[in-house]
Amino acid sequence: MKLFAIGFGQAGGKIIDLLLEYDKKTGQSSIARALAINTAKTDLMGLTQIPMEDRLLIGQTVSKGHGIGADNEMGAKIATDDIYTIQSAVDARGTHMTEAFLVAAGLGGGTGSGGAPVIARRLKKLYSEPVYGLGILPSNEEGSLYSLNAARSLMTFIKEVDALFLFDNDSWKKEGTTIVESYQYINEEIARRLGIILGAGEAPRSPKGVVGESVIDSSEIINTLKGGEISVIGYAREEAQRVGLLGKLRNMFRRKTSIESLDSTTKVVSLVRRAAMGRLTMPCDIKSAEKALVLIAGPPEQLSRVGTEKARLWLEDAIGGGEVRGGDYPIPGSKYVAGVVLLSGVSNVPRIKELQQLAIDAQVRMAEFSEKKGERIEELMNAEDLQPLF
Ligand SMILES: Nc1nc2c(ncn2[C@@H]2O[C@H](COP(=O)(O)OP(=O)(O)O)[C@@H](O)[C@H]2O)c(=O)[nH]1
Ligand SMILES: [Mg+2]
Repeated sequence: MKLFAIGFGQAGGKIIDLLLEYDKKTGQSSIARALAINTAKTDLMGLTQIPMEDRLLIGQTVSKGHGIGADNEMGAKIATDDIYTIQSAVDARGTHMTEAFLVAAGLGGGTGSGGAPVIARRLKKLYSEPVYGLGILPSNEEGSLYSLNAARSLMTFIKEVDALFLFDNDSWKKEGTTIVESYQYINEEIARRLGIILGAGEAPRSPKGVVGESVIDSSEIINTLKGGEISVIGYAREEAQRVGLLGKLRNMFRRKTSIESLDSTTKVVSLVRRAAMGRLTMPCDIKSAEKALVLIAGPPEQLSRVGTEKARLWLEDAIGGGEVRGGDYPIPGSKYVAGVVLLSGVSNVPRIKELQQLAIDAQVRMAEFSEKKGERIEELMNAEDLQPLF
């Protein structure tokens, strides 16, 4: 699928940077255009893949290029004030190739948390293509201000996009490390899961005679996401069987025996089970999904049309009967066979409830704190025999 990808803030920029790297590594070209937007110059300079001319510094009159900390109201204000600058940056890069927009941001901070919903709203007004969001939720260890920011950004962002991919730092943080130490590994996981779905809609049809014929296209991804609100992704993989040259030749000239196809069918179904029931980008009850898409990616000779169909039926049952699409993504020479499950319109997400409660508690505590502090300062400055200047 050809995307116009916008990374807002530091986390957002890093994710789009990695998606571009994923494109390069795999030879796919799902990111047709990319833009990194930030109030902090150093964050923009830290990117490696997004070309220098596609990095946009905003809010300079306010932040002087030094960022705005975790103030997401300020992030939203700057994005709103600079919306025409952003809009012309999008226009100038051209959108004729674009099948969809993707706006990525970490929702716990300031620039991306506040800015992503603003730009998403604008893109929806201006273009007819779908606008997707990718929101990264903070880890609880980051503290209550980050939870509050994320909860407020989330409820705003979700209204402005056609679907919102969610990734939860809290459930992906590696045991015994800090969240910052986990970033790189988490980012690679996000790029892999999203990259494979975006790339699938781009896959060339396999040459005749090869098994992986049920290739999916962009419209199937778009239809799965349509009206879906929250989307999460499951992933599992195993090493592909090594097939030597002789084996490849044999595969070309021989129809698969029933034993071989039975074997690959079982494998594909078990991969998809593991993908759906393993760790999702955001933990949720898969039964609450409205729609889903199953994708099997790997060397064409190890894909099984029957397997993909069985896996699709299994998932249909697992999500309780919603619409499930399925297809293959043949990647010649790939070392892995991967099962990817895209769940769309999930509604039972305990982590969001938890985050909202943390945010409400934080809001109450902050209000109490500033009230008490106001009283203390009043007390401190109350010197009866002195008069203020004016
Ligand atoms: N997964 C991941 N999350 C990040 C990364 N950097 C920041 N975050 C998360 O995103 C939130 C916002 O941080 P940041 O993107 O630096 O804020 P901004 O630049 O003001 O938009 C943080 O609270 C973290 O939860 C990263 O590299 N990877
Ligand atoms: Mg930062």
